[in-house]
Amino acid sequence: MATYLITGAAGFIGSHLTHTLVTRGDKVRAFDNFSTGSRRNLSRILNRIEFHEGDLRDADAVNRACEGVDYILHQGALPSVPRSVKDPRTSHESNLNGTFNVLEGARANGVKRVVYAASSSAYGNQPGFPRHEGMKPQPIAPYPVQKLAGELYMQSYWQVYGLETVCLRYFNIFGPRQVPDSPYSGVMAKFILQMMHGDTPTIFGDGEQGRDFTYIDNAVSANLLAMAAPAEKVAGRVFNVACGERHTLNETYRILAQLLGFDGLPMYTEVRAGDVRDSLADITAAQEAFGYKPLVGFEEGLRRTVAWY
Ligand code: UD2
Repeated sequence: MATYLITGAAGFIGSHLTHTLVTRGDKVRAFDNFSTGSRRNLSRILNRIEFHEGDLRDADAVNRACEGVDYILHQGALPSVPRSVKDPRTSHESNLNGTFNVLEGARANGVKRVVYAASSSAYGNQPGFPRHEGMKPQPIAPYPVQKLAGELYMQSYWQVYGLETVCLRYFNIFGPRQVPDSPYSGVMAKFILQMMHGDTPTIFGDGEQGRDFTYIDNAVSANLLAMAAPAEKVAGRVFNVACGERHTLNETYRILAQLLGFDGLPMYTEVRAGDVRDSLADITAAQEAFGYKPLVGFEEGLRRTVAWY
């Protein structure tokens, strides 16, 4: 039976992947330092996984976690564009050095494939929508620079060492278990919690910025498909993972408010430093290479997320 290492397994996306693989009957080793993830996210399956508590910045700990592993889903990172603006060094060390440690661990232990959580923020603010993988990346904030440099490392390890690597550029993934109460929380989880508490959400800018918000189940499915696809279709490549729809923040706010019976108005303030104005993906490459298609749409995703919190 194949053994999977999931980094960031106690986090939002990592915990969904861990649950899915365990339920499917796979052997999972989970790696996390609980810096943004939580043991609670794995509580129902803790006795069915092998847990390695460790930090991605610790090369020895990462190397030990890679021993005997066939496949790696590298989800561990310090997410958030504003966090990287505030403290670029810490996010650099976790996101880029951490990714390098994972690749070195994979290489030393003969891992077959690494699927990497990359970010749509790599496209930056250049003209041209929808974003497709052939576009030249134009990262703005430190976070997209780190995530993009991780992609380049992934591609290098495929070309130089023949380690099969696949980069999935996630477009604003949301859903149950996304941390709602950190200053660096994704907007969806943050708004839901604020509305539930009767607090006033803040919108940075005019709220007309657009995002290709993507429900978690779609990201999980993309990972499983990318992991199983023939190497000649995916190795060394980058793929958008999204729904292929753009929704503004104002629209998202209205739908959430309606679902939660919240009648407060948002407070508008200045645009966040490093923010991307608009985001919309072309998902053809993932469709063609490994049969990816979004399983859960935007509004259904919102309903499921609200119901969970
Ligand atoms: C970026 C990436 C995303 C993922 C994520 C990881 C883009 C387009 N997307 O998400 O794919 O890698 O980073 O962290 O770069 N906002 C408010 N009020 C709030 C919080 C946020 O108005 O209280 C706005 C924010 O200014 C932005 C939008 O909501 O315009 C989405 O922000 P986010 O932090 O949820 O995600 P984003 O787009 O930085």
